[in-house]
This record gives sequence, structure tokens and C-alpha cells, in this order.
Amino acid sequence: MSTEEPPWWTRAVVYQVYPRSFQDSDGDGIGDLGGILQRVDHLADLGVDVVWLSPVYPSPQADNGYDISDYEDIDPLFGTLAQFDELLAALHGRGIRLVMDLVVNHTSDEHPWFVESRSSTDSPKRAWYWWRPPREGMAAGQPGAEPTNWHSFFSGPTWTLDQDSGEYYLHLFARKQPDLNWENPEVRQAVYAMMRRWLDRGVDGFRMDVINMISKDVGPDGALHDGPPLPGVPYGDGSASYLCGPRIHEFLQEMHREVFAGRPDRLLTVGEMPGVTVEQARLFTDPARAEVDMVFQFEHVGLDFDGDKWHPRPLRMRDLKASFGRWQAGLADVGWNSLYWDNHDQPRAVSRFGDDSPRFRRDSATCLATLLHLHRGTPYVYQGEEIGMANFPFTALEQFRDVESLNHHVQAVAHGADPAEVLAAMRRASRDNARTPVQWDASPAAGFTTGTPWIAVNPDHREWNAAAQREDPTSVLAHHRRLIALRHEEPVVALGDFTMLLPDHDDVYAFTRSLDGDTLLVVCNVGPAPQPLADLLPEAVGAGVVLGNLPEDDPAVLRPWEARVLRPAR
Ligand code: TEU
Repeated sequence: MSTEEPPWWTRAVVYQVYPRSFQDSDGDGIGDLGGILQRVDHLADLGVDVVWLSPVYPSPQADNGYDISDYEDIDPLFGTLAQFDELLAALHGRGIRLVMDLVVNHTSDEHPWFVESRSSTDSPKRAWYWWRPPREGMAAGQPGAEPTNWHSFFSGPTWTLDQDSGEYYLHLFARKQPDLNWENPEVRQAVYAMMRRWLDRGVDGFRMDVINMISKDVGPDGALHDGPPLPGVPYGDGSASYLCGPRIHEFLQEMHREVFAGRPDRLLTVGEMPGVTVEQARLFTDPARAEVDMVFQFEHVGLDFDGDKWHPRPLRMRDLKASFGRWQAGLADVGWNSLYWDNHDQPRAVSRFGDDSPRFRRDSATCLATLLHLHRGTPYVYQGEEIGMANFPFTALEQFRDVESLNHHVQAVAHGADPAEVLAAMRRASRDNARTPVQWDASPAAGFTTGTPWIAVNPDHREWNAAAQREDPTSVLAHHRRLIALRHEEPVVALGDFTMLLPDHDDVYAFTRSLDGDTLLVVCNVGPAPQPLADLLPEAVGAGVVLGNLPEDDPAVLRPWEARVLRPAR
């Protein structure tokens, strides 16, 4: 670390709001800006420094707002620009920054840019997207005539035929999310201008959706290439052609110059980067290269499935330690980590990595939170995580809303999978687990809405809700408050070095953090059996407890799901 003052976000905790599911203020069953305004006190009370707001722009809502038809406004579903300004002021008034979601790998197919692009092969906006004729020697619309064999993130091919022109357009995600052509400088300048307008409005940065997919690997002839075949589907894996493509660093550096250079350093940029490696992340987050402050990597949320998210396998703690340990070491001297378990795309951590049975739900939620927040990096809390929200007990297809889950069901069943098994996988892995309404209180719609919620409220809200936890010092909520405060108060939490201990132990996750002679020892029992701490880490036994998730008891034994942050005697 240099002698310069470290960036403010090294001490910060970010809270993600997924507006559709946070708080409804007008009774239509969908969360909105007015609702967030009503809950600003909850955020201030928690002590978070930043809110990352998932998309609120006008959108046909094919992917809950990640399909944007106008970057410059607010969807009436969520409110108005005036309300947005009011929210921004309310957050700023409490010292909380607001980071917008920036979704510019693709637009909605209803964005005027795409409508214009599709209108004719000579449209001035034709080259703003990826249009290609059918595969050589094949007729448009014939199965397999797609320009490449790539499998979409949301099932099916990544190409949709436009009947009028006989050409296909590229969409890595849903067919209503056509990919922008970043090779085109006009596209880039339009995006930068839009970003500048939001910053001028007062927002404090961006979370950049799938930003490592904007550079596609086109050869000198503009050709895109097939990827290796995938098992079980008639498609291939195109990721080598679009993950961290050849111009990705150039584009992000250009964006930095055009949008961020010379602005006050209160801003935060975080690039969402599926498939990013730690070596690449060092480049993306090296301050000297001026690209982004930090990235969301996906390694740890890929350890409990085989190949794809619908084929789960048990998580091995050793794999998690090896992965987190590698990221901590890889970004120790250059760059910065972001730390997360949950977001709007992931099933709930307490159900996935913890134990959501009544006996261990509170303890495992607080244990996981302690483990994460004590790493070096910027922690992200996803709405509801701070009260220990769990997966939804889905039993029927009709309960799902997410385009990824629904498309997967159609495709898997069409390819011969057993519908009951497909449903079981969805119950466990669907993004809808993260999208059920925030559980504010024990009332029928959990205080989320006075109407009918767009997706069912988890029946466990009668017991698991914010109101029940607010005054309870032993609650998951109170524990998050303490963790956030600890990062603010203790320089060693924000900036200390990280050393993994017991890398091969299956149930105890332990590490130290050190800064200028101050050391914290963090010990977490990530399983249901007591662990003999005295044998495993004798130095932990006499150490002072800085923060724990269970009442102090026998210092020599780590109880199931117990987490302790200790300061060993010097
Ligand atoms: O997600 C990107 C991504 O690759 C994965 O999270 C993927 O969408 C899926 O969840 C894997 O199971 C981002 C957004 O976070 C997500 O909500 C959007 O649907 C997607 O991009 C497209 O904009």
C-alpha cells in the first residue's frame, strides 16, 4: 500500500436494492422509488455507505429492468425523475451514496436505437448492433442456420431472425436484449454521454452489468466463430468469443477517460464480470490502469454446481477456501476485491452455504456474514440478507417469474428432461429465490405492499422479518449493524493483510488480518458439529473477543456455526 490515503470504498459497505422487490408505495404489488424513500431509515440504521440500485429505467421488464428501452428516464412502474432526485437527496442527506446499474452490453429490443437498427439494412443505426446473415449455405430460419452456434445465458440460441431483413441479431441473454456493437465508436460515445448525464445529476457511480462481455472477438474480416459443443443441447459455448474480449481493457480505459477522469473521487465503479480470472481482475482493478475500482467475480458462486447452475453438487469447504484465498492473495498488492454471497441472481446464501433449518438459521446467517465481512475487500449486502432471508419453498412452475428459469424449463423439458427434476433444480437455483419481497413485518404481505405482490412473499416472513429483529440485539440484523460498524472503526478490517489458516480443514474457516502490528484472528465453524478450537488454533483460546455471533462460553470450543473475531494478546 502506498502512503497515499486509501480510497474511501476500502472502508465502505454497499447495500443492493432490487427495486421491484424492496418496498411498494402505491399498492400495485411492485416495489418503487417511493417505497425506497420510506425505507431510507432502515439503510441509515444499518450503517451502509452506498446503495447500488438495480435498474429503474423505462423497460418492457422482460428481464426485470435489465432490458432498457430508455437510459435517460425512470420507468413509470417505479416512479418519476423527480422522485429519483428526491431519493438521491434523501440518501445523500444521510451520508449514503447512490450507485446506478449500468446495463450497456445490450439494450431492450424496444429501445429506439434497436427499433431504428432493425428498420432497414441501410439504417444509420444498423451497425449499432450485431446483424449477420444466416450461416453459409443455409436458409434463414432453418434450424442450425444461426450465424454461430452459441448458447444463450437464458437458453436457446444467441441469435434471433428478423424476418423482414432475413438477418439475425445477436443477444447473449434473452431475445429481447440485443447486444450493442461496441466496435462502433458512435455506440461508445452515446453510452459515455449518457453516463456523464447521470453523474451530472449527482449519482455516485455505476455497477456495470456484464461489462466484460462488451468486446466480442471479431477477426479482421468481422467474423464471429463457433464455440465447442455443449452436452445435452444443440449449441456451443461461445464464451471464448465474448468474455474479456480483445478490446475490453481499451474500452474500459476509454470509458474512464471520457466519463470519470477529473471527477471528484467520491465515485465508485464495479464491473460485473462472469468468468473473470484473478489475473484478469488484477488488470481491471489496478488503479494505475484507470479501468474500474473493483469487479464482481463468480468463482465462489460456481463451486456448488457442475458445469451449469441447474446441476448442483455439494460445496466442499476446501474449494471455497482455495478460491477466496487465491483472490485475497491475487489482489493483495494491486487491485481490490468485492465481497458478496447474495445478489438478485443468486439463491439465498443462508440456504445455500449455511443451514436454514430453524435450529441453525440465525447462527449460520451471522456466521457467513462474519466470514465475508472480515475479508479484505468491499462487502456487498443484498436486500433481505441482513435479516437472514432464505430460499422460497417453490412447489409449482406457476410460482416462478424469472425469464432465465422459465426459458430453462421449456428447453430442458423439450430436450427430454424429467419435469419434476427440472423443477427441483429450479427450486434450489432459481434467481427468483432472491427476488421475493423483502420481509418487513409479520403482516400478510410482509409490509411490502397493500396490494398483491408480483411474486409470492415467503411464508416464513411471520417469523423472519425486519420488525422482529430491529430491537433484538441477538438478531441477524443487529449482527450486520455490528459488522458494518467494525469495518468503519477498525483500520485492520478495511486494510489489513489476509492470511488463510487451516486451508484443508472441512469445517473451520480461519484467517488473520494484520495491519501495522495489529492482528485480528477470525475463526468460523461452518458446520453443525462443535470444533475443538484449543487443538486447532490454541492461540485463539486466550484472545480477546472483538465480535462474536454467539454469547461467550467455553473459549476452547467453537460451537456449531459460531464465528469469532479475536484480537490475540501481543
Ligand atoms: O447477470 C449476468 C450473468 O451472467 C449471470 O448472473 C446470469 O444472468 C445468470 O444469473 C446466471 O445464472 C446480469 C444481471 O445481474 C442479471 O440480472 C441480468 O439478467 C443479466 O446480467 C443480463 O442483463
